[in-house]
Amino acid sequence: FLANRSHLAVIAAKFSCGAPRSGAEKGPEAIMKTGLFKEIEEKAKLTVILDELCHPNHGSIVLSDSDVGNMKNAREVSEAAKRISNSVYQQARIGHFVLTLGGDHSIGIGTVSGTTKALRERFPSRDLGVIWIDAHADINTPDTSLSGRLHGMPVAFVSGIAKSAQKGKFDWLEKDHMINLHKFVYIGLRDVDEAEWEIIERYGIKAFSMEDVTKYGVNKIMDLALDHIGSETPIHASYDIDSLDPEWAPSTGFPVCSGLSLDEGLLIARRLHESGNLVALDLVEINPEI
Ligand code: EXY
Ligand code: MN
Ligand code: MN
Ligand code: MN
Repeated sequence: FLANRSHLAVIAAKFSCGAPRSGAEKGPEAIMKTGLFKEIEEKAKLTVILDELCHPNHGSIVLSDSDVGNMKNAREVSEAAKRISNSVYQQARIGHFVLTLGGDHSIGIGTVSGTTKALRERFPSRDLGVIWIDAHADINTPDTSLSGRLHGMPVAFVSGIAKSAQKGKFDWLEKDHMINLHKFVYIGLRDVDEAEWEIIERYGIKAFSMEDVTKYGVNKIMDLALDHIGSETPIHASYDIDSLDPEWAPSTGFPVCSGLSLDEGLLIARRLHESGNLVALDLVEINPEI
């Protein structure tokens, strides 16, 4: 699915208006400062294309952005997600691997919709597979969310579950941006709202909780996840750093205990790579201020 394997598109989504506190907008810079991409260019002989989204506003409440129904900072999130969606789309449609660094997880509205649109165009008969690695399900709708924070809702937006409630603000999301939930899998869940479990059950979404990971082992869980999605299916992985145990990843807004070990987290990454089908990856909710 990667027509152009010599290029890596890195989108630095410096954005935190989908979360209740600021700091996640500094995640991309913290990762880039490690020199990782220079190393990738040199060792893997990849050309790194950097696209930086420097959103003017950060943080919990943007005063100029009034609530839309139960959605906080809806205008800011919609604008940023639209811009990210288009960037991801432009890169994915020419067969580049797209890595998006967050940022809070509301940017997933942009990344997943962008990949979906590009893949639909290139492979009309295939659905995109999505693996959502997270302590949380991020599938609240504006109606079920208790916080009104959009980083807890991206899956509802890109699957069309939130369609009626998002009217007015996220109208740029079209049919071509929407994923098929039959090819969607969760890994690492352990802090899920009651209304979210109801949605997961109602739509028959495949979900592997931390309990499942402990019971079967992460390798087996990856077998099951990849089987569920099916071979010959391009995969977008959305990796929330809070899927890892706070022992390994404390710098995040919503740490939850009993998470993945670093080895388990790395094994998931390796298995995604070995599938040969990974076309896009998000790494989100890194907050260097915590
Ligand atoms: N389920 C809660 C909500 O919708 O507000 C918490 C979401 C937390 C999202 C974290 C960072 O991934
Ligand atoms: Mn998340
Ligand atoms: Mn979440
Ligand atoms: Mn999370």
